[in-house]
Amino acid sequence: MTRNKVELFLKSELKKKKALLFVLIDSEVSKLESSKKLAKDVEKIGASAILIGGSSATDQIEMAKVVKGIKQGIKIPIILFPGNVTGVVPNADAILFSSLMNSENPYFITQAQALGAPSVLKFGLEPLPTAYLVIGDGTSAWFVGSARGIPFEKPKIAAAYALAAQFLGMRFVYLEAGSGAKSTVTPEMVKTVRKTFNGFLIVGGGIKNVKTAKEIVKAGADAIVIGTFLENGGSIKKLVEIAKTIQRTK
Ligand code: 1GP
Repeated sequence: MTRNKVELFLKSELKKKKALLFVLIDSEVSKLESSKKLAKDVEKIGASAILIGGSSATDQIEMAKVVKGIKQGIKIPIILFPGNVTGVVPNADAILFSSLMNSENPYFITQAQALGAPSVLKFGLEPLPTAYLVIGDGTSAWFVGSARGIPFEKPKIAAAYALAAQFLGMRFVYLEAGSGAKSTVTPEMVKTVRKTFNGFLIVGGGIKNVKTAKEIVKAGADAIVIGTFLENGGSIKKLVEIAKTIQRTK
């Protein structure tokens, strides 16, 4: 098996699709049966990966069950999106092995990573080296991660972090406005980061309509993450529109 199978898969998807849709499942919000169904449904409409985790998902046993349950029914990769060491569980394909670079607490920059790394190896998870940047404030990711949120209107600061991430060898940057955020990351910030950063650019937080998704992708995002919209009962039909639009916008 190739060591960076998931990373290669995402790159090959990008050749076909322009921008990718990642769907986030919070194992503590959605129950197993509904998560299984959702994962299958979003795979059908062209999502490229399922992310499982989030900063408020702390029940490792529940998460392990959800990962195992979903895995059987889909072909697209399951990528863990841990908010802490408890987010490292077996049977997923990969993990956003992230450093919350703008945290004020070194625990979220390197210590949790050191504590979690042996399990990543043991479970055979492919680590995707990711700079996780929290934009704005007031969200769970911001609070739990002790982030000093980058102001929405300071795109150059985000770009400087992304450049630092690139110099440190990270191949993924995740611009995170926070789950359910009132404002999404601005297209201006995405554009500024895109100019600086050569790797895979993920953008998430508060995206729930075609227009925003389109603007963010047009500005240079490689993938957008959608979670809350579906948790709140958003229709698959609307998600299809978002998926179709981002796949051809650029
Ligand atoms: C949160 O970026 C993800 O970590 C997705 O955000 O839940 O607002 O879609 P939403």
